[in-house]
Amino acid sequence: MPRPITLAGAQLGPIHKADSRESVVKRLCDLLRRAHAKGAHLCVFPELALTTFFPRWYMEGQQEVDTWFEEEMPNAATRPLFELAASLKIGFYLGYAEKCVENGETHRYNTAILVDRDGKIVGKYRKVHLPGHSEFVPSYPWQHLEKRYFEVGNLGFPVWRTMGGVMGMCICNDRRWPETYRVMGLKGAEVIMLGYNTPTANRESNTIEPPHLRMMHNQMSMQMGAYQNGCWVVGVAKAGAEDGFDMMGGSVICAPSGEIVAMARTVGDELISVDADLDECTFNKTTIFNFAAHRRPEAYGIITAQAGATPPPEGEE
Ligand code: CDV
Repeated sequence: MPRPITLAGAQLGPIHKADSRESVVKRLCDLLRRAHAKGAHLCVFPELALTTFFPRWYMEGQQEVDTWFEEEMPNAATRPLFELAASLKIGFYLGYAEKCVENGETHRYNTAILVDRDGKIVGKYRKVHLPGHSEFVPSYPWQHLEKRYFEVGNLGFPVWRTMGGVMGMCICNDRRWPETYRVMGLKGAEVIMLGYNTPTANRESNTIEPPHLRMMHNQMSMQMGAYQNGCWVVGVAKAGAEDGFDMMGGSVICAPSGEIVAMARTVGDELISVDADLDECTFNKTTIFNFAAHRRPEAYGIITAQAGATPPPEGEE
């Protein structure tokens, strides 16, 4: 039986260091209105959508670092977005830097929340695959200090039955890892949402990995995640030059077939949308990727037992 849902991706152009939360939230609200005009039920915003991608900047003082974090959600700056979404009856995914106190200890995560069509937070995900490094590297033209500013997410990859389907979330670098999608696929995910901040260039080698390959890897990862798990994937960029640092666009919506069915054309604020059907997940989930019939967990133990690769010793040919 068809289960229609209109999915939207709200790509953001650059957010500069000097831009206030309030000015960004105005842009988010504008995109949400555009999503509403398209009949969207669910709208996905990028990773760290309220600020510039601050992990490119090296900071030593925790006080300065904390200016990029949110201590509550919603808060004064983001409340207008929650209120607008509730009045328009649109659910949304929002990425932000989360500072929280749990069991008496302060923690900081790269977080995404899922808000339902009544403006209520129904899900939280904390980024598991943190790329980059924790110390300043003088030879790099920009830093990627996620390992300095965030802890590894402690919530796993949950899914939620809400808004008529089974919804899952991940964040940016997570999209490159098949385990991300498969864990949620095993929980029946029908829509996987993600936001990303990805530099256009590889600062370590623009020869080995030129921008066109980076875009291919971006889209290929999401297409395979959708296909191999029979689910919709909505991947949304923060794009364009943030204070001179170029970030790729290429936001997409992938169908459970693995096809890209909507794609952003700019590196600015841009809305993409698709009139989707959650029932389209059924074909893959009951045929080639019928997990219960065809998976062989007894052969997969190494995947959770170790992180690094262990090839046989050299000279064993
Ligand atoms: N924000 C990210 O996680 N960015 C990474 C970059 C560093 C490669 C990504 O996987 O897109």
